[in-house]
Amino acid sequence: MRSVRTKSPPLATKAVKPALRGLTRPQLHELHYLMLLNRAFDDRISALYRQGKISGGAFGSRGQEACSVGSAYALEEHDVVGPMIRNSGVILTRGLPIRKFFANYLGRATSPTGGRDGNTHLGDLSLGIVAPISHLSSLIPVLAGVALTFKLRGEKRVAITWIGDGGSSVGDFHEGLNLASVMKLPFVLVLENNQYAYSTPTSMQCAASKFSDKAAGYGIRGVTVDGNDVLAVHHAVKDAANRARSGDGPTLIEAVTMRMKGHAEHDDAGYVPTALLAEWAKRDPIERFRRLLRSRRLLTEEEDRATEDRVAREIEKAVMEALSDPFPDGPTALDGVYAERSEDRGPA
Ligand SMILES: Cc1ncc(C[n+]2csc(CCOP(=O)(O)OP(=O)(O)O)c2C)c(N)n1
Ligand SMILES: [Mg+2]
Repeated sequence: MRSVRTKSPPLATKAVKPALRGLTRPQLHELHYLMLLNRAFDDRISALYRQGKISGGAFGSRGQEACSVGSAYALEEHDVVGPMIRNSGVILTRGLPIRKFFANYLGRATSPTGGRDGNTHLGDLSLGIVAPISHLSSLIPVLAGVALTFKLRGEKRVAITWIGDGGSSVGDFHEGLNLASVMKLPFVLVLENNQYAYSTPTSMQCAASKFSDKAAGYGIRGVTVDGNDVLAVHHAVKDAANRARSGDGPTLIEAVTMRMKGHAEHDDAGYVPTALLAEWAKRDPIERFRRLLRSRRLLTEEEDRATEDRVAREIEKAVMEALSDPFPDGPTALDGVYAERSEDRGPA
């Protein structure tokens, strides 16, 4: 497996002491970089969509970067992730080249789907990424199945996926989580409660006071964390993954956050009260983390500016390269779409 973007300093470097909640200064800087990258990537996707360059939908995760980056950064390289539409930060943290991610949205032959998607439904098993499934919550049984494999093989690996508040009302949520619970699988489910499922507010979605209360119905741990606090998310997922690895079964983590844009680029989210958005804007995960690091003297103004510049450079380079990548050839359109018949495959 290729290396994920999360590069913990080697254990031998005793000089690098944890600076904040078990993370070293370089790791904290990497979290900051990854959240900025997540936002810049989404913003560029939005711009490309408005320029008519993306034929599929364009989903963003503005305001939810801490959920994706904090959780993916807590994993080991050999763990397996199943991201959903708000998790471009997970895909970037796992280390998919930015150019390939743009190429996927742009329908280019160089992308993981070979130009068949035009969206975010890409996987790359060499990075431990299972492709998103559009049907809400269907990734839960799939990733529970991955966790079952790990358990049967006696491997200390974890499978994790993400679900929205709305997706938690769908049948596969129950079936997948129930299976993972009764079999005590090494599975983590992060439920991003971003206050809306398309135009449906959470008050019309769930009668329990917290989404994490659903865990009790499966006899597993349920925790609620501040989804706009990247360190809180990181800590919760690290803890859940450690427990899963040591045989304690799944955890349901509710990350409370806010979807700061519409469901996708076509939705102006006119149904969301502006006062609510203004309230959540004050809790922006990137600004909060930046303020925290600056107040603890863990990030200088120069380092901050250099990170912003690095992200801008990387995004620009990646998008320009992806735009120059070729579209797939027509005759290859069905390649990989259907399973090959065994007689077409030749001798094994
Ligand atoms: C089973 C199913 N029903 C409906 C849809 C259409 N749909 C896609 S996203 C979405 C809203 C999802 O809301 P939530 O789960 O809260 O996630 P969020 O978009 O807020 O991240 C809906 C209804 C779908 N993809 N799958
Ligand atoms: Mg939602």
